Amino acid sequence: MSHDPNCLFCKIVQGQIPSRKVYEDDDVLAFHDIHPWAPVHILLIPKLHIASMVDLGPEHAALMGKMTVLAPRLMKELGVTNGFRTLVNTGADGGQEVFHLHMHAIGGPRPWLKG
Ligand code: DGP
Repeated sequence: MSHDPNCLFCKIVQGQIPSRKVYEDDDVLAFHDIHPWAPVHILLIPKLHIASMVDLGPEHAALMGKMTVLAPRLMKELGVTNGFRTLVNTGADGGQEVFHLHMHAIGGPRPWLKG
């Protein structure tokens, strides 16, 4: 299914829940995390409902590539010039809380780095 009506991030994609968007195209949405760990903390998501990385197939390679290439561009646009961390939590034991695949991009002046 392209959207899951019970999925929080699908609701953000569809504008049913507000978000602070930083980027949007036909395939990808990026917005500020509601609980930032750092001065800049954004989430990049596919608009398509993919629950987690374990649900990826070869047909998603270009989409994931697009998200990966976008992350440094958006962080630069948000003023992050001295490095950042990307993170994809996968599954319950991976710390994933929202089951719509998302890439965290986290940066800005430290200290904030965990682990
Ligand atoms: P994860 O643990 O990787 O599934 O991270 C989920 C992230 O999603 C977490 O950092 C907080 C963020 N989040 C949860 N609900 C909302 C929301 O309604 N809006 C926004 N912008 N972020 C959310």
